Amino acid sequence: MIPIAEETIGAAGQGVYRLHGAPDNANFVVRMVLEELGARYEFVSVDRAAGEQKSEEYRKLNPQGLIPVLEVPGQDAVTFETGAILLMLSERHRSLAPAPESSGRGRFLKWLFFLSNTLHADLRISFKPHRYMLDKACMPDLNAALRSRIDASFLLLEQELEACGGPFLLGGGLSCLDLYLAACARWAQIYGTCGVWPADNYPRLFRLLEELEARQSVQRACELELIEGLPFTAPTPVAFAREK
Ligand SMILES: N[C@@H](CCC(=O)N[C@@H](CS)C(=O)NCC(=O)O)C(=O)O
Repeated sequence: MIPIAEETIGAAGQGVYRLHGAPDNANFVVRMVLEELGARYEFVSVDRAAGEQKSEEYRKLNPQGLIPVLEVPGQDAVTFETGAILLMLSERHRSLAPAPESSGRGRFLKWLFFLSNTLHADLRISFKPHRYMLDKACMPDLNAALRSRIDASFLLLEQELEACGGPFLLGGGLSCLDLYLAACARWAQIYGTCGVWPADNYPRLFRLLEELEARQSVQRACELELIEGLPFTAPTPVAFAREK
């Protein structure tokens, strides 16, 4: 790991982050949050076609060999796991999440962990089901189970949006949850092997996705991630090479 030099720490005391990732990987979520925060950061490209995320050097950052990693000035270790990175950023910037002592904190935390532990985790399986089921004959069953779990997760989110009145998951104010959710909605429509998640069957979610697409921060993040067109309501895959 290349340590971040002290002199790169910004005037606002927030420092310069260093984000490691590849186009439209989970770093997309972190990038949208960094852009929304207006934080200074550098991007280090990880070559997935060459399997760089599994290299000895990269595993010094994340021993799982997974993207993303965020280097945070002043921390004694890098941060990996998308959910942890979002929590870290929202706390450091006191933005995009209810304050720890506020009455909305529990609501924020439960949905953050839900997105990370349930929806994103299931989507990951749907991207590479062969890693979870060695017997090919069982693949249709796995895909059917994933389809129903993923749809059920999005339904819970739709119901939460209805209950809180939207347009965002916590009601009137944008949080990092919305950006995480939008990326999951994007990936669920284009990268899974268990069928397409029909975003337009979920009107409140669809409205949230439209709202996010209009934000400058999201548009800038998309440009930097090589994502073209409407990223959430009419997504198309990024043409990037992956390791076999
Ligand atoms: N739980 C992890 C999952 C990260 C993840 O699945 N990363 C993918 C890219 S989106 C990856 O690195 N895949 C490479 C591989 O599986 O070898 C997180 O939230 O950060």
